[in-house]
Amino acid sequence: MPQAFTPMSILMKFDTSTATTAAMLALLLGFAGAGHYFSPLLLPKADVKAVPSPGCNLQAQACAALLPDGTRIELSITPRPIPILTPLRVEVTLSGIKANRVEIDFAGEAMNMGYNRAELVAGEGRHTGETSLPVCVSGEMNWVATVLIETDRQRIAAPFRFAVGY
Ligand SMILES: [Cu+2]
Repeated sequence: MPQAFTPMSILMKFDTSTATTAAMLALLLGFAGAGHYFSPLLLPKADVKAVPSPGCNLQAQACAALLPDGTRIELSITPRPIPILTPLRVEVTLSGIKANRVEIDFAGEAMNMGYNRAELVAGEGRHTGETSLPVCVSGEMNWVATVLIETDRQRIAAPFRFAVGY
């Protein structure tokens, strides 16, 4: 009987083609993996939280939040103290980062105050916009003003807390 038709050689032939298939599959996956790795657009954006400097009072001054890489996000809301039902001027100054989109979001810290978000307009090294705070039935409450920044690679949130009483 010729060697090629022994059960063992058939088994080995099967093994070889399986190995070839596996190798090609690995190669394809490798290409896909490399393409994914080298293309930043395919990577999901990282969500990063910036920490505001403790003790800074938005009611009295502009406050800044920092990222570990040194990115600085400064928020200024005027007039001060911050009134309700009055147009507020919001200014965000960024350093160390290029933003595609900047928004300001006002939320009650412990109370649902509805959706209060505005997109800020870029210009002169800062992003600015106008918005106003709604009336709170409790008279005095804590707000969180969150600066939302979108870059090519990241979504950054910088939450600033302040109290409003009247
Ligand atoms: Cu409230």
